Amino acid sequence: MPDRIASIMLFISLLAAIAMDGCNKPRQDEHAQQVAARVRTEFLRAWNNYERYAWGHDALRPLSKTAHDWYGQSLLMTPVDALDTLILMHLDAEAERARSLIVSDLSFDRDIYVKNFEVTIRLLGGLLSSYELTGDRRLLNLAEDLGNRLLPVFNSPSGLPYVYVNLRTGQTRNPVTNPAETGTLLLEFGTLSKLTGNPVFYEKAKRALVETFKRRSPLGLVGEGINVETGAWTNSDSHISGGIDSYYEYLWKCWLLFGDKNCRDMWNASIPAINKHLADEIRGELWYGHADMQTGKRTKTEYGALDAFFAGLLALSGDLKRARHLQASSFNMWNLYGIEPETLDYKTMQVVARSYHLRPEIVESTYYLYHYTGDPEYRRMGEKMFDDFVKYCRAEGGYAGLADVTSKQQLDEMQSFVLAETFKYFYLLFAPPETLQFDRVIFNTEAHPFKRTP
Ligand code: DMJ
Repeated sequence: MPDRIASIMLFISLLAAIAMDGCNKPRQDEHAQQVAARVRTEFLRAWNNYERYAWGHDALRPLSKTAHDWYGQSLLMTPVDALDTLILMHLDAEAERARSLIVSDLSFDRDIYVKNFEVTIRLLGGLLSSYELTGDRRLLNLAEDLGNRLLPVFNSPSGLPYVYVNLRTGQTRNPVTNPAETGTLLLEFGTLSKLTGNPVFYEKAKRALVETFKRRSPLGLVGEGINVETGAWTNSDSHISGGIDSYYEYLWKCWLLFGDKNCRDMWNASIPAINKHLADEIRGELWYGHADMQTGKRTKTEYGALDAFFAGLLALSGDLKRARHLQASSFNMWNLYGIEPETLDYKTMQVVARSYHLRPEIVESTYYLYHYTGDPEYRRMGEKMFDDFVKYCRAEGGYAGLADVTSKQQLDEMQSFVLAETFKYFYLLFAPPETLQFDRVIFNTEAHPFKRTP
């Protein structure tokens, strides 16, 4: 009998919880819309400062209110990177100004050596996604011209790309690179092939991805440095951090975007090794640290702002359990000083690198987790992070990174990915789902959404 009463009580409390949640939902949605509106206002503020102090240049320096060009002349990094965010936020007049600037002023016929990886994820990625959103053929023409000028990077004995290429002469330089730079190209080059009908882009970038994978150690890990001429590893440190991170991201995403089974198989062969040798459970928390790719020996217990993307990737690949667990650690890292450091020793909880570059990864993972779980906890996390972000990084001339998360001293830096990624993921976390249909796109590593083929 007491069992029966307990069951009835449980049933009643469940009904009450469902009813309560039903009442809370409109309030939660209304609150989310208010946060989305705040994100949009702050994004616009950052963009307006770019327009005011750095128009036509690669990036804004928000403290000195000056402009910065990566290679001495502008490739319009910020407008190209920011354009799809402007479009998604319906900042129509600003988007129109950015688009006109790009189609009238952007030229890749320049005698400069550019970093293939950065130019691919930011410029090629930005042009392709904005083309897909607007149908403006001039953006695709620019992307195709850029793609052709980047192609010589693959002319190495291994097919792995050189780091730099001269956009006018096609000369290449710097043979020592890393998996992120060799393996984070196929979403962009593959999309370019899809949109132009020219298979060469897909083939070259796919080969680079496969050549990276082929060189994994018997344990299934890749290192941090590789020579494209000899094909040999120059650094055997293995991790999911900068220099390797998006190589793994593209293995899984290229399967999703192109249905390339080979990419899925490479991911399936890699993820068990990551979870076996890099994952580290400590105090009941999940982290991913460093290990030697050949021996699997733990080399560092470090994790940082860049690593925080991995929770999102785990969620995207269906491993919600690890994704949630890791996201909790990332949020702990954030809350240590109310802004995440670039690198943390998770064993001692001491900060290793104190800077904060306004990075998007932790926000990106929060967005993915909210999408897959619908758990309001992730919006609460996102709101806390956004409040901190505004509190410490808002500057008179835009948004500024921090030189030191402990003192909150600001840095004269607002990289283009702040507008391409950080603000976009904050916005999408709170905006109504129809703002961008998550399941219809795959984001490149710079948050440029590419349409999935139906
Ligand atoms: C961005 O350019 C990309 O997200 C890249 O994959 C890693 N670094 C920055 C953001 O932190």
